Amino acid sequence: GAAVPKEQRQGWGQFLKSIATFSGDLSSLTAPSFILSPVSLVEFPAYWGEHPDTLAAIAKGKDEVERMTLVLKWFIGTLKGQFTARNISTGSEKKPLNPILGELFLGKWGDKNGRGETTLTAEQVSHHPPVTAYAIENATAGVTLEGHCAQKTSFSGRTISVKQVGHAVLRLKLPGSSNEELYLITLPNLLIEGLWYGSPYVELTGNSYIQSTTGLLTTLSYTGKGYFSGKAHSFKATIGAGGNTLYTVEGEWAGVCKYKGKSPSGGSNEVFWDASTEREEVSVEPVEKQGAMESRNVWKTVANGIRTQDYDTASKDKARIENEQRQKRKDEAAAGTPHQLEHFVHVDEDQEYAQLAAMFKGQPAHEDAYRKKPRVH
Ligand code: 0T9
Repeated sequence: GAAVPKEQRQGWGQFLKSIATFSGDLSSLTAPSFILSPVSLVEFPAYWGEHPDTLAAIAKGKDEVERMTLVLKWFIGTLKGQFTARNISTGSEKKPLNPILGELFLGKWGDKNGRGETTLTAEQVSHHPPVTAYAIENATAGVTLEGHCAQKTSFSGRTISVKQVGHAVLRLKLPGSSNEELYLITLPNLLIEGLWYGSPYVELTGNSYIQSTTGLLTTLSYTGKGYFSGKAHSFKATIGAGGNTLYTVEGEWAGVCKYKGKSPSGGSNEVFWDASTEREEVSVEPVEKQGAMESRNVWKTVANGIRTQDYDTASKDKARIENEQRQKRKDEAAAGTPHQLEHFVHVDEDQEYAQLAAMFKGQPAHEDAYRKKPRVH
């Protein structure tokens, strides 16, 4: 393929073969150096917060229908960052660093125009299989997002299929009321295409859902280039209750999408979201000030090696980190003191999930969850 450096073509071919015969956890496969990303997967939950204004506006919606449209707008607004931004900035999707157990990514989006401060707490809560838990909180705006994500990968034909495991719950504290409104957010499946050409990119496929405790349900269905719309990164979303559709939104999640038919203001063909809206990157402490488990500190030598194409240094330090981790797990097992999560509590068969998942079809009845521990002052 054209995107594969000449000297790595053989390695890329071998890598594709190893993917094809591999089942399970792709994160542990060794990939050719040109496809390595210097960013750890524990950083990815930050994408959920890159439109802090849109997130902060949700609880101000005047009624439950308006709030659902605002949740949908924020959700659609995150997709470009989550699934195409890396591709655009570095030429292709790259293999992220596989976080170590307990790895942290902490950051914030500052208060601007009275929207309040938004904080991000992400922690690698499992290494085998990899699971990341996260919380994004804006107390001023009464909005909290808690979730976890893991992936199940399989190879089919020319593409990698990725099933996203996990879910998120968006929690609203409505102004002037003690009521909470919850939104269960399920995650779309991914296809990784372009592998043969050495320039992988993500497409979304299937359905995802946003189910509210108010009874409103948004169903999103995703299509790519080969489908009826003909366009990549397309979707259709319907907001409804009890089988009745109130509003339909259609278009491109990495471009422009519009109301199809009527909009809440009565207009037609009104723009719903424009993905060129600027994303705000999360602010994190400089590496020198980060704690021992903070991601950019853990991976600084590896990341620097990848960025400067000093792959020898990168792979040596990666091996050092992995050996240290193995030793740590052995020591913990010997001492009978298993690793403790720092910011999250694991919830077996979460009640809130079960209540919301029972409100629509096609969801597993039970899933675990991770709740952020309350802050101790
Ligand atoms: C949660 C997101 C997730 C993580 C990534 C599949 C993938 C790891 C998981 C699902 C985020 O909210 C959204 C975006 C992109 C997803 C990644 C894309 C990707 O390719 C990797 C996998 C593990 C690989 O690195 C495959 C090998 C490589 C050759 C492809 C570049």
